[in-house]
Amino acid sequence: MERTLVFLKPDAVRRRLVGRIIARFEDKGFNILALKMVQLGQEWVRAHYAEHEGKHFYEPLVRYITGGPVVALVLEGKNAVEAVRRMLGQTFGSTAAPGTIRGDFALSDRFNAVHASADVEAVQEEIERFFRPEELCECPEDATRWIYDQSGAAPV
Ligand code: FUP
Repeated sequence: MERTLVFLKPDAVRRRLVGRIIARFEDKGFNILALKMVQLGQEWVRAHYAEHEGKHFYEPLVRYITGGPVVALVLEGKNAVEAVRRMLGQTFGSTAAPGTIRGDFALSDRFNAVHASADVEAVQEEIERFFRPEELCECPEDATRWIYDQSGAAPV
């Protein structure tokens, strides 16, 4: 099963949205393999958002993400990377579709509540930036008995 890395940003934590946002991922059927709350440092955030270095929003973005603790999770499920990104919605709260997490919980074009890995290539490195291997818990197959049809060779 595919994995993805999600973190709830400082606005989500300070606005007390952690439980409601995590509930959406559980409701959808994802397994939570790892979870932690952490205050990210400058260096960490600059490395994570290195692709945006030099852009007009880079420094405000670093201030935003270092402005308070985040809650990081590893989620596991079918097509996890794409499915979670679709649940998040577009980057800007002001244009994200209603029904998506950003569409329902954000209005700002910066404070958008949640991050998720953009593609499968990014996942492993992002997981390793937050979690040691022993911090990931396996989930038994019968936990998803009624999430997928597992009667065939692969879950459907
Ligand atoms: P996303 O892939 O949707 O998480 O968004 P990006 O990687 O494009 O941007 C990372 C973060 O930078 C966003 F979550 C919010 C912030 N950002 C801005 O503040 N202004 C912009 O114009 C674009 C992004």
